Amino acid sequence: MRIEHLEVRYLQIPLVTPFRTSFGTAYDKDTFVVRVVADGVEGWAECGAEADPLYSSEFLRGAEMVLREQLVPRVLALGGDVAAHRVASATAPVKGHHMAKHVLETALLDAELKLHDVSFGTYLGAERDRVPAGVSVGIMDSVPALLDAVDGYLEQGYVRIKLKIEPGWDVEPVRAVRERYGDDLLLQVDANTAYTLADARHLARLDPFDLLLVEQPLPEDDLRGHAELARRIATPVCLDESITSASDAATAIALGACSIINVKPSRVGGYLEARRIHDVARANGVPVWCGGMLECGIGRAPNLALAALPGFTLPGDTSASDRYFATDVTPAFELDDDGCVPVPTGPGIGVDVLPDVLEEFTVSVESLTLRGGPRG
Ligand code: OSB
Ligand code: MG
Repeated sequence: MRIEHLEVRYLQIPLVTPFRTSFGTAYDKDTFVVRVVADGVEGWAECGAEADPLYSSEFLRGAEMVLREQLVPRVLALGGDVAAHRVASATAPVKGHHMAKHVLETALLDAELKLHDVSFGTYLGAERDRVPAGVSVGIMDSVPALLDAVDGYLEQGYVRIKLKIEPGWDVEPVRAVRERYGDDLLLQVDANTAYTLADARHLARLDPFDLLLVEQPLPEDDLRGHAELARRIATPVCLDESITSASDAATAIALGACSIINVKPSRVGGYLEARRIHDVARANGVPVWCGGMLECGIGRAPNLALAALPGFTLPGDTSASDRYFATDVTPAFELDDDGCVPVPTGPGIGVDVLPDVLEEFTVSVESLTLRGGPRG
């Protein structure tokens, strides 16, 4: 493909409800989307980074800078014919910056798949046409407020509840939810690195509640701590932040640092690496599920395709659009009667961007194409 144009478009989309985690509270979805035009076809992708480097070391302005100064020039230097699967090797000399790499590879992949009339699902190897939807529930001011929120989500049909936890908001909300909804509710928790191994005995107090998993209890670089914690608690340990590549996944599994993995394409540098993690985990009998970064429809669509791969045996954080936004920049994804969200079937990411809504939420648009046009 010949790249004709590349741009980043910053969006700010109001969230229907604030989302509080152990690292902060979001009131809006701040992101940028990349639009590429290649061989006359548009490709779109959403950056997984947040405005501030609190979930991971990446952040939006940093990702934009790395794209502009490092990644895009390396991809353009490939010459006139750029294939999406070559983006990772062309940008490999640049350490880290997975979210910046992810958004570039995904936009190009979208354009390429559209040119070939192939969907993300077909390309990645999806085996289902819809995926069960869980929901990630933020930290609340009180247990009654939490129960109200969970009531609403269960009424809508979500099949799995994930509670965000932190020290001071863990055993009590978990007990309240378990007592109210019973043992059949699929329930898990996510700490976003808020504990240390010294909290092992406290975290073991979650054991009686038969959780599906505890996600990322310890700092991302503490694989050894997670392996030790996994020996000390009965709840299965799942890693999110710690897993940035298939190599990390293989290491974590070998160390016994996790028995489940949350796969987020943006965190690992793209869908091709995400699929490799799926493959490594599956070969080791480790279940995976698809996480999220509160994506708008542009990022949600390809996540749903990934979540339809056979190793994704646990419900993901791939909720319906209205869990996040009153209005999305694509047609909304909706829950069906079984609590599933459909996998898009159209070419590429399989959803069209709604130009008027996109405009309404646009903060700025900046070209990534070098002055004088792309090289090659
Ligand atoms: O740790 O999974 C996480 C949102 C932003 C940053 C990190 C995380 C999350 C979520 C929400 O849990 C997942 C979603 O619904 O997109
Ligand atoms: Mg997480």
